[in-house]
Amino acid sequence: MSDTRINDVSAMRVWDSRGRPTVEAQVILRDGSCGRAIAPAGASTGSGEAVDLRDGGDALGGRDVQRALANIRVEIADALRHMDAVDQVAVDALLCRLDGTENKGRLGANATVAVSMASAHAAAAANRVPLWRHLAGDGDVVLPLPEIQIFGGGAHAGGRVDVQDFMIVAPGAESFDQALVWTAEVYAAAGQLLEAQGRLRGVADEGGYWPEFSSNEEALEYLSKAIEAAGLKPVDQVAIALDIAASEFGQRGRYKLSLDGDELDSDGFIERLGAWIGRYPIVSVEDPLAEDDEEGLRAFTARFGKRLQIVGDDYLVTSAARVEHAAAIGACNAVLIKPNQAGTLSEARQALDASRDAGWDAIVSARSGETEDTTIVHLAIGWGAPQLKVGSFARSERMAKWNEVLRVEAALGERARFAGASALGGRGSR
Ligand code: 2PG
Ligand code: MG
Repeated sequence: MSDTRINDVSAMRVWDSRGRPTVEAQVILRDGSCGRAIAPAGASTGSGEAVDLRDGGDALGGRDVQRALANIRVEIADALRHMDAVDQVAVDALLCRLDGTENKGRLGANATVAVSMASAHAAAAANRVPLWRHLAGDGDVVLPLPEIQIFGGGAHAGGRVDVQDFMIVAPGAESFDQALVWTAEVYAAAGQLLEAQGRLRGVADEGGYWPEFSSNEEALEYLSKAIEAAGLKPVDQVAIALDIAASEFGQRGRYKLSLDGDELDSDGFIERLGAWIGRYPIVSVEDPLAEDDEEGLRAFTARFGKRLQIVGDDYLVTSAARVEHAAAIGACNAVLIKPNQAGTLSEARQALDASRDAGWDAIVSARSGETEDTTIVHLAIGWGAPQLKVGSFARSERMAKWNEVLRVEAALGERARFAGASALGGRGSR
C-alpha cells in the first residue's frame, strides 16, 4: 500500500495566457507521488465569486501573487502536512476552515484552488491512474460535448462586440473527435469569411476571432454562414451557443448595447434575444440577463427554458446554494462549473451535484485566463459532466484541453462514448 499522506506543499509563480502572474501548486505525498496544478483567472467575473489574492501596487499591474504563494508555502503547507490526499473532501474542508472567509479572500482562491487540484493529481498519481479515472472509479465514462468559441467579444475583446462568446456545439457528432473535426471546419470557414470581407482583426483572449462587426446580430449572421460554408446542417449537426455575459453591460435592469447604439430595459432585452433565437440556430444561452436581474432571468427561463439551455455563470458562481435557489424559483436550467469560482474542487463538485438533483444540464468551464493545465478536462470526464467549455479552437492553452480529451477518447478505444445531443437534454430540436 502506498502512503498517500501529504508530505509537502510548495508553490511557484508561473504565467497565464494573458501574460499575467498566476499560482502553481505542487503536492508531494509520503510515497513520493506528486501532483501539480495551476490556477486560472477570469476577466468577466461574477460579484459572488471566490476572489484571487493579488498583491496590488504598481508592479505587474498589481496582479502579482507573492502573498498567495506565501500562504501556500507557510500556512497551507503546515496545515495539510500528514493529511490523506485521497480524502479530497477533508483536504478541501480544511482549506475552507483555514481561510475562514465567505469568498477565500484571506488565503486567495488562486492559492486554494491550485492546492486543491494539485492534491487530487497527487492522489491519482499514487493510484497510478490519470485524474479522470481516479475520480470516475471503475465505472463507464462519457466524453463531454464541447462548446467552442468562434468569435470572442465583450471583456475578452476590448468590448468591440457587446456579446462575449459566439460558440458552437456539435450535438450531431458521433464522437468527440468528429466534434473537433467539424469545429475545425467551422473555425476555418469563419476565418475565411471574415478575411474575404476585410473584417479580420486577430484573435481575442480565448482564441476566437476578434471581429469587426457593425452589430451584435451581424456576428450571428456570420456564424450561421460559417456553419453552412463548412457543409454542416444547422441545429442537427452544429448549433450556436452564446454567452451573453450580460452583467458586463447590464445593471439595475438597463442593458446598454454599445455596438448597436441601443439601451433597453429587461423586457426589451429579452425581446431582442428572442428575435435572435427566432432567426438563428441557437440552442444554448449563458447569462442572458445580468447577475442582479433575477426577475429577468426567471422571465427569460419561463419563455425559452423548454427549447433552450439557459446557463447561469455570473449569477450562480459555481455555488450549490445558488443553484438550489435558482432551480426553486425557475431561473436558468443549467449551470457553468468553474472550480476557481468556488475555490476548491469539493465545492465545485457540490454545485454540480446540486444541478443534477435539480434535473439541470451542466458545463464544466475553463476561464479566459488559462495555461497548459488540463485539470478541467479530467474533472469534466471524471465527474461525468455532459459538456465542456474552454474557449476557442486556437492558442495552445485551449488546444491543450481539447487534445487531452482526444487522448482519453483514444485510451478508451471501443469503450469510448460521447455525450452528443444527450448533453443538451433533448433541447435544440425545433
Ligand atoms: C465566461 C468565461 C469563459 P471569464 O464568462 O464564461 O468564457 O470568461 O473567465 O473571463 O469569466
Ligand atoms: Mg460566462
